[in-house]
Amino acid sequence: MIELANRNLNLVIDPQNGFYSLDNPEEPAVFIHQARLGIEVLARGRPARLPAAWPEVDIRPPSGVDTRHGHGQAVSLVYRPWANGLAARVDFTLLDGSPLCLLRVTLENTGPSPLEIHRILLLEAAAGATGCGAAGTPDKLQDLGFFANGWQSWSPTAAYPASQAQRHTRLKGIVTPMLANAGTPQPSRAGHYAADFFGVVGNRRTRNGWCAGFLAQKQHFGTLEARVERSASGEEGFTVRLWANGDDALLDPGQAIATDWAALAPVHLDDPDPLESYLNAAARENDVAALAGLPSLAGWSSWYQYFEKVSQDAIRSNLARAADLRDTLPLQLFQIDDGFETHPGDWFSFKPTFPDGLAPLAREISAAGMIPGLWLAPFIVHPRARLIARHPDFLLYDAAHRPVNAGFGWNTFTRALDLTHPGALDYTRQVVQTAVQEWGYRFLKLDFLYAGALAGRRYDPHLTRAQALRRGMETLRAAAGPQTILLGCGVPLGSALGLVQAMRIGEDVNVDWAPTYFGASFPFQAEWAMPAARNALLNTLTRSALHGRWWANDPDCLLVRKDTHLTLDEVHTLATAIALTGGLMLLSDDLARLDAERLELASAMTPVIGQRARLLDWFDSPNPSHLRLDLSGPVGAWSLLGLFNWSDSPQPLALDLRAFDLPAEGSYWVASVWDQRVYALEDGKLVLGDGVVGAVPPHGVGYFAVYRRTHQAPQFLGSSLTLSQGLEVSKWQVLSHGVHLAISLPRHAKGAIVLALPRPIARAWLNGQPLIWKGHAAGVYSFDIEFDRQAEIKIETVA
Ligand code: 9PG
Repeated sequence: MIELANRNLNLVIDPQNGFYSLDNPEEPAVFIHQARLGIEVLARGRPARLPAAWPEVDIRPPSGVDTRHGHGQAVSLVYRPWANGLAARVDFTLLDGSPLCLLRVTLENTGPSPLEIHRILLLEAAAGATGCGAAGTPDKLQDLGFFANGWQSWSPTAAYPASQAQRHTRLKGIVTPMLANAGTPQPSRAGHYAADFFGVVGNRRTRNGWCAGFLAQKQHFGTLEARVERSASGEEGFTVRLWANGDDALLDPGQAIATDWAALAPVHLDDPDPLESYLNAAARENDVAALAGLPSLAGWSSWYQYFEKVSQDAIRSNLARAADLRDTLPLQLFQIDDGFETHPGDWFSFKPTFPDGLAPLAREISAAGMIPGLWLAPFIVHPRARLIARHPDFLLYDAAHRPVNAGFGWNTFTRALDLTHPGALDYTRQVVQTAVQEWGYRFLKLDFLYAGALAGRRYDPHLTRAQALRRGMETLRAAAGPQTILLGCGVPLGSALGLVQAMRIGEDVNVDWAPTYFGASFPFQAEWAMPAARNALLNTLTRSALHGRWWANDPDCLLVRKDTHLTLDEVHTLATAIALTGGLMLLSDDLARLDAERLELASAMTPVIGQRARLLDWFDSPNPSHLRLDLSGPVGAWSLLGLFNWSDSPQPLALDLRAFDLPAEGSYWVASVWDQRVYALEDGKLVLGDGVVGAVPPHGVGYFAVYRRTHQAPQFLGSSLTLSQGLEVSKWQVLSHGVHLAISLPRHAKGAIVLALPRPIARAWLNGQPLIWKGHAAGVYSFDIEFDRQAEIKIETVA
C-alpha cells in the first residue's frame, strides 16, 4: 500500500491488486473506492486487457515535485513488461494547493512487434464506489446526476438527473460524424451517460460530486461514462469509467506514449465556482495565458442573414451601413462567413458573387476601422472540390478505402482531410497563411475542424485522432501568427485549448426558436444538435464557466431584425444570455433592415460586458434557468439575474433571490430590465410594484438588476443604455443634497436612466442643460437622456 495526502484528499494505492482509492477524511460523502486501471491493446489483432494479471510492479516512493500546477507529492508505479512486451508506468500527483488528483499512464512497447493501443482506462469504479454516485433514498434516480460536456463546439452540453435520458440525435449518418466522438458511447436510455473531455457525476441531494476528465487533448481524446447499476450490496449507484481513446494507433517496438494528465476533483455542486480547480488547471496545462489576450468584441457576421448566398455586394452594403452607424453602434469586428468559396476545400477560387476576391474586402473593412474577419473550414472538403481530383491522397479514408463521411453539409456528404499526410497539412497551412498575409484578415473563424479527428485509416497510423487534430490546430496557429485572433468552431474543445482566443461553445443560432428543416419542425423538436435559437442558448448557459479561462466564449450571433421567426421575447432571451456570458457579440442582420427600436437594442449590447457568469442550477436540469453575473463600478456592486423560461407557455414569475444564491434578508431594489419596471423587496417579499409581477413569457427571460437598498442615499437603478445596468456610469458622487454622475459610452446614446433618491428633486441638469424627470413611487425617478459619449448629470434634491 502506498499513501499520499494533501489537505483535501487521501490517496491510497494498492499496486498488486491494481486498485486506488481517494477520500476526504473531513467529508465522508466524498470518496472513490477501489478504482481500477485498465489498458486495452490489440496484439497481432487479438484484444487483450491489462493489468488483470500484472502483479510485477516497482514503486518509486512518494516524493515532492514541482509541476506547472504548483508543488505536489508524486508516486510512480512501474509495471514490468507484460507477455506481449508492453510496459506501463502510472504516475499519480496530489497537488498541495488544489483539490486535484492527477494521474497519467505511459505505455512502452518493449516487444518485437507493433501494438495497437485501443484504450487506456484511468479510472474504473464499481457501482456505489464513488461517494457522490451512490444513493440510498427512494428517489435515488432523481438524486444521481451527470453533467455531460459535449464533444465539440456544437455538441449539446447539459446535466441530467439519472431518471432522464441523455439527449441524443436521431439523424445518425447526418450529424453523428460531426457531433460525436468516435470513441464515446452515445447513450439514449435513462441511467446511462457519456461525456467528452470532462464531466461530473454527482448527487443532487447531498450536493457533492466528482469532476473527472483530462487536462489536455494533445495525445488522446478522453471519454467519461457512467451507468446506473446495482452494487454488490444491492444498492444502485453509478459505475464510472474514464479513458483515453488510443484509436488503435500503432505503438512500434521501442516507442512510448503517455496519456494527457487525467484529473479527479471533488465538486461541491453549490460552490460559487464549482469547477474552478479543474478548469484553471486545464488552462494552465495548455498555456492559455501565453495567448495574445482574450478578446471582448462586438461585431457583425454575414451568416444568419445571407447564409451561402452572401455576395461582395451584400458585404459592401453592410460595411457602408456599419460605417454610417459607427457613432451609435460601434462594431470592432466585421466577419465574412461561408459562401465566398466555390467549394469548401477550394479556398483559392471564389464564387461569381465575389468577383474581386477577398483581399479588397479586407482592405475596405480595415479602412472602415474594423478588424477584418473571415470564415474558413480548412479540414473539411466538399466532394466536388477540385482539391480531391488533384490530391486524392489528402483525404481520410476508411479501411475499405472509401472516403470517410464528415457529415451532411452543403446538401451533400462531406469529406475530411487526413492531417497526418504532410501534403494535406501543408495545404491547410497555405490556406491560413494566404488569408492572413495575402488577403489581410486579422480574425479567422476556423470551422468544421472536427473533420480532422474522424475515425479512419491514417497516412501515419502511429498517430491517434487527437494527435492528428492537435498537429493540425498547431499548424493553423503557426500559420496565422500570434497576433491573429482565431475563433475555433466545430472543434473538440481540448484540441483548441491554448491555440484559439475565442471559441464557439454551442450550436448555431437560427431564425427559429426550435429546429426546423425546410419548414418542417415537428420531427425535429427533440433535436438539440440542429441550428435553432433554443439549441444555441443551451450551451451558452451550460458552458458559461469556460469563458475567460479557456478562451472568450462565442455564444453565436444575435439576430435583432424583425423578419425572423423569433418573437421579441426570444430575441431578449438571446440578448440576455449573450450579454451575460459572452466575449463576442456578433450581430448577423442586414444592418439596413434594422429600425430605430432594434438598433437601440443592438446598441445596448455595446460595449460587450465580457465577464464570466454563474449558472446556479447547472447540475439540476437539462434546461437550466438561473444565471447570475455580479458586477461592480462607481455605483457600487449589483447582480444581474437571468431567469429563463424554456417552455412554450408563460411561467408565473416568483423571483426567489435564494435560488440565485443571494440572501433573502434585507432590502433590495429590483429593476426588471426588459419591461422597465422597478420593484422593492423586503426580506424576500415584494413591497413595491403593482402587485402583479407577471409572468416570464414563453421562451422569454426575466432579466433583473438587483441592488442592495440603502434607504438613505441616492442609488443607481439601471438604464436602457446598456444591458450591464451600471457599467456605463463612470463617476458617482453623492452630495449632501443630491448626486453627480457621469455616464461614459464609446457612442451616441439615447434612453432612460433610473435612480432612487431619498428626497424629492429640486433641479437637474444634463451636460449643463436643464433635465426633466419623471417621479415614480417610493422615491424612484427616471430621466430621458440623449448624449454623445459623455453625460454629466447633476441632481439637486430639496433640502
Ligand atoms: C457556415 C456555418 C456558420 C456557422 C457554423 C457552421 O450540418 N450542417 O450542415 C451544418 C451547417 C452549418 C453549420 C453547422 C452544421 O454551421 O457553426 O456559424 O459559420 O457553419 O457554413
